[in-house]
Amino acid sequence: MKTYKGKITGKGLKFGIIVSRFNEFVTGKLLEGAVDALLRHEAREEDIEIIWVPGSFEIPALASRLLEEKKFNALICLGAVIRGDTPHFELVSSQLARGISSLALREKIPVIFGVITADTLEQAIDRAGTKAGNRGWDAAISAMEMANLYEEIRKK
Ligand code: INI
Repeated sequence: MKTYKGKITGKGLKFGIIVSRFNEFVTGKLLEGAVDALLRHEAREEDIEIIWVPGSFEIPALASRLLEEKKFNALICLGAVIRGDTPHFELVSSQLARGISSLALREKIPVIFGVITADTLEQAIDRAGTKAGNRGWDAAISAMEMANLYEEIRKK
């Protein structure tokens, strides 16, 4: 029996983090969580690039451009879409999820969905480093695990 499990380490890996400025109060906390998780798992500061976009809707397009550069081992997408803020919540969140997942399916590196979709600002804050953990931290952990898993599968 052979089991594959990606190690949760950022050693030797390069990460791109795309983060939305919309709801920056929340997304800034997701970014802090993601960077903290990477640095605590042996990623180096010089191997992390952070790219800000205006809103979550812009994340997939920017991710697609960055993927062309082929310099990262994983991309982490961070945003916060809050129902109360937008009458087109469903549209923004579904397009975003669809865009990121289609890139993730097409590309040879993991593209991680670290976007909070919440009904209220309070719920979003809960998931950005307060009551309910930090989705940015979780996204970075998934990015390291998946990048290492892809490498294991590639070598098998
Ligand atoms: N962008 C977000 O990241 N979160 C939101 O809650 C949001 N709302 O509420 O509208 C939002 N809108 C901006 C959107 O992502 C684009 O930046 C904008 O439509 C320009 O393309």
